[in-house]
Formats: sequence, structure tokens, C-alpha cells
Amino acid sequence: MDDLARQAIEVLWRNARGSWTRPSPRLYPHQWSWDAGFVAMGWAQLDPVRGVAELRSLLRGQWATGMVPQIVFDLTVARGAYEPGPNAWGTARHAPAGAATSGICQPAIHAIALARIREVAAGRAHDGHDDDGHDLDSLDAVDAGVVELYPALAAWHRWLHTARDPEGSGLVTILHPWESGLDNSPRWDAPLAAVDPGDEAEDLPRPDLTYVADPDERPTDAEYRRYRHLVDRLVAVDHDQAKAMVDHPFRVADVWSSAILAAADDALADLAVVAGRPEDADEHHAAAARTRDALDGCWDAEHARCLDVDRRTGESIEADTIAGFAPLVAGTSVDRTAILVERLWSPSFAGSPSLRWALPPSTAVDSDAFDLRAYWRGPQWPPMTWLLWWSLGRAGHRRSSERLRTTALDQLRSTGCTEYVEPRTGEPLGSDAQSWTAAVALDWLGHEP
Ligand code: 2M8
Repeated sequence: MDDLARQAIEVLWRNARGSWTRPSPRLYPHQWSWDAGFVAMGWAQLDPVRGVAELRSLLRGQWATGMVPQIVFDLTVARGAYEPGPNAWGTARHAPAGAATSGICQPAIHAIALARIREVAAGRAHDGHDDDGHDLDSLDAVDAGVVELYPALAAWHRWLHTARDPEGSGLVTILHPWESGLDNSPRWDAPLAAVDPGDEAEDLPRPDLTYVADPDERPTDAEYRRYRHLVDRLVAVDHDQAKAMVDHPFRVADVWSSAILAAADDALADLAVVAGRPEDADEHHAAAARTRDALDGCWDAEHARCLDVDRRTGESIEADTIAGFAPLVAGTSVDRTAILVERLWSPSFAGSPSLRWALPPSTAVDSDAFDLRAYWRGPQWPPMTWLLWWSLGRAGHRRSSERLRTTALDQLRSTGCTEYVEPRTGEPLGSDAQSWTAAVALDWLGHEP
């Protein structure tokens, strides 16, 4: 077996906690929402039924409103090992009985994941991987999983389209940088700077800093004070979304999350058919189309990028980051796809001669905000490469997508299943056993031509 495959499988098993998987052994000891989506696809390469189980366990934390929380906490983890922990969120009244959760969400990758798991299971059943009919049974079990999970995913999307987009603009509003998943991206610098952290303690607990080699790899204390203040503000309104959408101090229409939702809406339409609800498919496709239109409205033609909108000021947020490629993920016109592919391979992104591997950095290399080591401000992140690879494949740009896949595998063979990568030296950063990295490695290896 390929060494990388062996390593990735070991990481998943090491991080598995029964039917769910922590993102990493120490830094992230609970279940995270969008990590679970990627991780489910990774498990699917080993056993599609285990992939479905990952999503099912995440959904045990789904609120009655439909929201799928960013974190489902493992209450056996030592208090203080991760901050903010379960007690900081004031969510007891909202989370389902028996589950402790945070009170915010993350990008809606889950329907994409479930559709992909089914694709893997169907492919195996078709190829007849084994002689004892196990692959056929596994496809049946995955289909039963789709029937079971489809209503929960439909409710999740409905919540995003209503609670987080009350005007039906087609864009999802986030109330915390953590909701974007790209926590300290330069995209959030201006709206976060406008948040007054009030009397938030100067010496907040930062257990995360003790798990990485260098604190510069993580967000700063100033950012964390604002992160904690935003949590406190949501607790103060008892997580009332309507109130928060009016006066929460951080409200941004996030193009990257919206694009993922659009792609997930299309995937959900396919799942609706498998789930015996074909009549729902049009509604999901229509939602995706609405988002694509809205993303057109966020297009900055001069710089070939898509920009988030600060809902408090109505202003576009100028930043050159990987999120500028949002239309690729959502699906866009042939012309715009071509423009974005050119931008992807330009010296600002994967085409920069300074990069050890020609893969998109999280922030453009020639942007003032670019930082080689700081988390989402420059390093390369394998799951984001995966999203672009997947999107290019779907758009029919096979050469570009295959180039990303093979380069990403080269990178991972050198760095192992690291959380993120210093793009110039190729130094592995963050956690060294990150589940979603292992998962995308397995998915890519499963797609060897
Ligand atoms: C990072 O975010 C968490 C907060 O959600 C953290 O920094 O503590 C991000 O990379 C996020 O995208 C990811 O889901 C999470 C777990 O891997 O870690």
C-alpha cells in the first residue's frame, strides 16, 4: 500500500472516537462540523457506511431550528483542553438532549460529502470490488443513510437560507469569523477591527498555543479577545438569530460559505432523488441558482475576484484571498471559469515561482496581508485545494484539476497529514495529524486515473 495512504488511514483511526472523528488529537478534541464533512469522504474510501456514520454523529448535535453547530463537544475531554469549551456557549436550551454544542455554524459541505460517499459506494457496487456482495450491501446501506439524513440536511440548508439570509439575497451571513472556517483570513480584518471587545479579559486562556510549535501559526490574542466577545454577544441574545442579524457587531455576507452552500444545494437535489423526494430537487437547484446570481453581484471584474460584503456598512471587503475563487466552487459561466483558472495559475496564487508546490495559498502571495506562517493568512490548506480540485473537475477543467491533485499528493507525501503548509519552504504547520488532511489524501488517492 502507498505510504501516504497508510499514514492517512492511521491518522483517521487515531482520531476516531467510535462513530465520529476529532480533527486532531490535541488541538481539536471535539467534533467539528465541516471537518466532519471532509472526514466522512475520507472514511468512505475505506468504508462508505462509516462515512455516513460520521455525518449521522455530527447531526446528533443539530438544533431544532435546523442549524448544524460548528462543534459537538465530547464531554469526556478534560475541561480547559479546548477553549471556548461547552460552558462558554449558553446553548443548553437549544442543543438536543444529550448533546453539548457551540452556538454558531460552519460551511455546509455536508450534502456534497454525502453525495460523494454515495458516488464511491455506487462506483464500488458497479465495479464489483468483492465477490461476496458486500459492495452491493454497502450501497444499500448508504442509500438507507441518504433516506435517513436527507430531511436533516434539507432543514440545515433551509435554516441557512432563512435565518442567515432573511431577505433572500442568495448570500449567507456569518456572525463570527469561526463560522467561515477561514478564521483569521485577512477578509475579516476590517469588520473584526470594528468590533469593540469591551472588557473582555486581556489574558484569555489559549490552550491552542501550547499545541503548536510557534504561536505565530495561530490567531493573535487581539483576535481571540474579539472572537470571545462575539461569542458573549450571541449568548447575551440567547442565540436569537433575528436579533443577531440586526445588531450583532460582526455580520458579513461570506462568498466562500455561500458558494459551498450553492454546490451543496445542487448535491442535495441529487440526494432528494435518492431519498424518494424528487419533487424537492427543483427547489434546491433554484436556491443554488439564486446564490450564483448573488455571487455575480459580488464580482470585482478589475481584479478577477469575488468579494464578501460587510453587512453593517454595506461595503465590499477588499481582500485577495482564496475566497475570491468562490464562483468556481458555486459553478459559474464558462468565461468566468476561464478567468478564474487563469488567476489560479497566476503569480498571485498557485503560479508564484516562490512556492515550493504550485498550490493555491490561502491569501494571495502579492497581497500586503500575506503571511507565510499565520494560519489562514498565507499557508496552503489541503481541504481548500480539494474544493478547488473538485470544482475544476466539475467545470470540465480536467488538466487543471489533475494538476492540483497530483501536486497536492506530492505535497502530502512530503509533509504528511499536517494541518497547513508554509508555502515557500513546505514546512508542515499546525497539527501533524489532521483528520481532514488525511481524508482528502484518501479521496485523491481513490481518484488515481
Ligand atoms: C479551526 O478553527 C477552530 C475554531 O472553529 C479553532 O481555531 O479553534 C479552523 O481551521 C476551522 O476551519 C476548522 O474547522 C477547525 C478544526 O479543524 O480549526
